Amino acid sequence: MMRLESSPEDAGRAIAAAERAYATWRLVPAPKRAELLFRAAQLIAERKETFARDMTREMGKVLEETRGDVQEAIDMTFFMAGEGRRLYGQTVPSELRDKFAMSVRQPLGVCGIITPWNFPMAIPSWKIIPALVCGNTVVFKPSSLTPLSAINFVKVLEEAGVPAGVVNMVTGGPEVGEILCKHDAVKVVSFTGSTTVGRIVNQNAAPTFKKVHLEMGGKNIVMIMDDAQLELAVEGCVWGGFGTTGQRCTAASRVVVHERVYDEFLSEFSRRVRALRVGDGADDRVQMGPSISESQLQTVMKYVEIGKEEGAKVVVGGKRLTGGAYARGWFHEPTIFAEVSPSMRIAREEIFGPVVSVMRCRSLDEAIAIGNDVAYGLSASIYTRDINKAFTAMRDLYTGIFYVNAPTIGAEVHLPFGGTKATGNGHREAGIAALDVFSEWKSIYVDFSGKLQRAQIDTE
Ligand code: UN1
Repeated sequence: MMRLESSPEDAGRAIAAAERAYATWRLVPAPKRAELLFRAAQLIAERKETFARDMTREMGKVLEETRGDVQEAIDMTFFMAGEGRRLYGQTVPSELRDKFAMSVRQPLGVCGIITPWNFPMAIPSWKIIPALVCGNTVVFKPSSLTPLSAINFVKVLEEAGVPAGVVNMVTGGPEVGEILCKHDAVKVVSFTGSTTVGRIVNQNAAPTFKKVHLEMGGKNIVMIMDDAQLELAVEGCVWGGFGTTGQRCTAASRVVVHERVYDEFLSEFSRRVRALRVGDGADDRVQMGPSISESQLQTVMKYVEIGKEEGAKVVVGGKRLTGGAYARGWFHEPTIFAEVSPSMRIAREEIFGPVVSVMRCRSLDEAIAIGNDVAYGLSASIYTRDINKAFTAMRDLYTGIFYVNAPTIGAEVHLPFGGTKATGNGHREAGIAALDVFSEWKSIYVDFSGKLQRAQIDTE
């Protein structure tokens, strides 16, 4: 029988290959490593349409969005390849005469990269490319649901000239992931996925003191003030809540609206969401695809029931879509719950589906309090025309990402990405912050006095 998943032995072999390749890859000058990455970025750009179509076929999001996913991988690869000529450290004056002091970034070794299915090329690029430019080698385990996009990405790296053993891909579930987390030779684990699995990753990696970068759940809020430009806010909530079928960790799954504009907002938001065209992501007219899998759809349906039991009101959707073309996928109506209270589970737990909970507030302070009162801290946004409110919210929302007059999704690759509380563990990917995950500092002192110079603290 043909094996579809890597065995534990395969994972062990991949780690060994990465370990061997590290011995030479770390010594390739960073600008040279970067040349290969620039070439890879170019190749992905040339194949963007094919890769996007493959991705829509394998995970269902609409073509416009899979093109965006591939574009994000292109952008990240170009951006990080540029780091090959920077990777800045510091040079500082020494306390002593004839002594030179500086810091450099050094690679760590083999990196275990574990990625989800919702951004099948973008998220692997956020992790693999900075790992490589810093001089590490990689064992990459993509989600079992999106292996084709992962293979497309890895093949491009190979074709661009990244040497054998530098990037190794394995498939499979928790069994294989566990090996990456526990193996002595793996020095960094970078994981994006659920908070539940992130906790397991962290526990498995703790005994060997690995550096662990976790990017987990979200319950992101859009706050709409009574002075907001309402049409803009409605448009932002439609895109932020239902883009990628709500399957983004940055999804705008909570909306809190000032009571003075609540009814107006809700009626316009409902009208727009009712009109969303749901279906096959490969069809250009379709705006929202299916859930990724049967179990994800079950989760969505379970939360719709929970919301109803809690007393929230379904104002749009609420049902699975069946029959006709819908019989061939895991489709659910885009769903809005109104009259949600902040203590309900649908307002606190990540659903990862096309369900948005709308709440009411009386002031900015109350909106901020609701915004912060969840376990997660990835992204938040405010719609207002009052600059004082915008800056207050910007300061007081304890999240890793904040937007003004824009929804909670749409992060750019050259700023840090990540969140606080149960969303992350203090690290960031993307931007130059990613370099701190995939390198560590070495401080270097060069004494050119020809004699023993004791450090200042040792001479007093
Ligand atoms: C994710 O949902 O896991 O900011 C990543 C965004 C995208 C990335 C989302 N650039 O919405």
